[in-house]
Amino acid sequence: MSDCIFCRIARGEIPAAKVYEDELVLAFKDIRPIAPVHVLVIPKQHIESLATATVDDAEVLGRLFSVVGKIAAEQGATDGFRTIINSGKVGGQEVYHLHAHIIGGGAPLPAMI
Ligand code: DGP
Repeated sequence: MSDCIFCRIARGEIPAAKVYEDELVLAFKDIRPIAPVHVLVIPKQHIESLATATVDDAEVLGRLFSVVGKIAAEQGATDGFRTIINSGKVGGQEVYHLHAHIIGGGAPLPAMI
């Protein structure tokens, strides 16, 4: 997906405040933070959303989830954090490149469900 904004960030074509990177995933600060810590973790390869992910994506999705806690702690969300993945229109997804929001570092968030 050459014109996908998060693919372009992953390729270094658009600047982003990167906080973590390995061969499979990249994390950077959200451009519109809603909390003191608001980081997005993305697979470097283009996966549209959890609605389209398949078992072939298991390795990269496993990596993505396994680095969330380390990133949150390094960014200062030491009292916990919320992880959100919006999927599709009903889920409120704005950017169609799978990403996990890490949100924390402030007051306790209200319960969602
Ligand atoms: P979502 O609704 O889950 O698709 O959220 C998309 C998030 O991506 C939203 O919080 C703002 C963020 N975002 C959109 N464009 C950019 C960008 O170019 N750079 C960064 N750092 N974040 C972006």
